Amino acid sequence: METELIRRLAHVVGDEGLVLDEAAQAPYVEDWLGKWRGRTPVVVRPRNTTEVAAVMRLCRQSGTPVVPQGGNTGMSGGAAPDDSGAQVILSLNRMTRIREVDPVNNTMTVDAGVLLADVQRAARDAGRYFPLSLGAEGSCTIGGNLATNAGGTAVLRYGNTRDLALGLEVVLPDGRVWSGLRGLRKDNTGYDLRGLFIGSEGTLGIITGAVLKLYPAPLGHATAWVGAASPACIVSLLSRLQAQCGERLTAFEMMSARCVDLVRAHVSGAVCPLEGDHPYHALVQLSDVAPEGLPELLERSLAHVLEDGLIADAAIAASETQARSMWRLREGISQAQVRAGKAVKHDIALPISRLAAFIDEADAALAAEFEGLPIVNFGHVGDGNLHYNVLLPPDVSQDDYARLTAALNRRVHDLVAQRGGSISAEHGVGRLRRDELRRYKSAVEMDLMLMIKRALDPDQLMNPGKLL
Ligand code: FAD
Ligand code: 2HG
Ligand code: ZN
Repeated sequence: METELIRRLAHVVGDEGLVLDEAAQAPYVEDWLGKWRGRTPVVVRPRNTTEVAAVMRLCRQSGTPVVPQGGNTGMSGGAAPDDSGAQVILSLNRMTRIREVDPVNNTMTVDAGVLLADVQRAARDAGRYFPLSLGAEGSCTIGGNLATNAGGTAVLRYGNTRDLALGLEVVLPDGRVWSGLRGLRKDNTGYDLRGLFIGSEGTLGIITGAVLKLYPAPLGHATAWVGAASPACIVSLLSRLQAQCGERLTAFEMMSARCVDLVRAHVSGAVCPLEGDHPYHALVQLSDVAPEGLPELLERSLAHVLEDGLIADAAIAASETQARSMWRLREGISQAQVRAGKAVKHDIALPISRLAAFIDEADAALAAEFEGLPIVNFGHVGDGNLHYNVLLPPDVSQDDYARLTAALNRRVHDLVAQRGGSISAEHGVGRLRRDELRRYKSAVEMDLMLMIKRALDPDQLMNPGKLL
């Protein structure tokens, strides 16, 4: 049966569209964090939507489960197959066409397999700007961004991926194609199907194309690195900068001193722009299409908060090189964690007004109950999103890893739920938080999601074991 399916798949995508060799499958069957490694009979790489539809029809006829995959950079194990060896990986990495750029409508229509960095580049080439930005942008795909509703560092000003897509093209589990590639900013013709597939993590269909929103390109930035005594100071700084700079404040990232130390220890060339010890740091960026006066505005605003004692120190980037070096320090945190050990990841969202109290309480609880395990706390504070991770030593046994993960999740996520937060802010639920979801979603919410899943994927073939 399996051989017959592979023969038929080869007929659709050609031999070069199949990855059968175990060594060549390695980058597809293990996730970026090295946490999940599975097996697959075949990686299928269609070239266009028609081929995706044909692949889905064959998989449905043979009852074969399908794991959609973009750049495989996801942090929740959503794109890795399980170890049954029965799940086919459908990779979008040959669907890399920029289909159309419409600078007047400020939209771009793309294949789902286009790398995020290539989307950004195509927007730039057309004199426009696509704002989604994250550390994995050189290797993640726009389809993966849509499927996880990725966030990143520009959400404060431009919103999540959901806010950046006007239309989608989706191949359904039965092989039919929903062509929803509309470049409309107003369209009240029924249920929001686009919204349904965004963030569905490959459990409802394969996103094959999208109409993305473009913006006027900011023509200048001003970037600063700030040192402060506590998360409360950083949150107050955010409010002050929002009041003084308005929408010109386009990024506001926070990280604890431990994050900075970790990157300096594990990522070559990383330097902290500030001297002295600061328990917390922030990376702040102003941008504008009319950039005149941006550095002065940033300097003036930071001078005020320095005088008030809200922050301890600040350095404004004097060149693009210095600004890039600040961003490298921030973006290096994920890589540094991988090199330092095994992280128990928490990707949480809270009302910004409750962030500082949450951190104080969670820090105290973990110090008392988990013998001072190092906390790697950083995130997109401007969006109320923390990566409140806990580092375990690289040689931790599998049993201890599992036990500590369960205990830490319970403690941290219960605190988040008590404060009206979310246990998955931007990385998605995937396999990592599937069981947690059941604890924190109401019965009605779970039921609604399961009804949608059953209606669209009655044979339960789309990314089984993920999200639901
Ligand atoms: P994959 O990992 O391949 O897939 C992710 C999920 O989407 C899986 O469930 C998969 O089945 C599904 N999927 C993929 N493509 C499709 C498709 N075409 N149709 C249907 N389902 C599909 N995330 C943030 O939100 N913010 C960050 O700041 C951020 N920073 C990161 C930094 C680093 C260094 C890394 C490694 C990751 C980071 N991430 C971040 C995680 C983030 O989710 C991914 O980088 C990205 O959004 C996933 O895209 P991908 O193409 O790699 O998707
Ligand atoms: C980031 O903000 C990413 O850098 C990754 O979302 C977070 O490594 C993490 O936990
Ligand atoms: Zn993040």
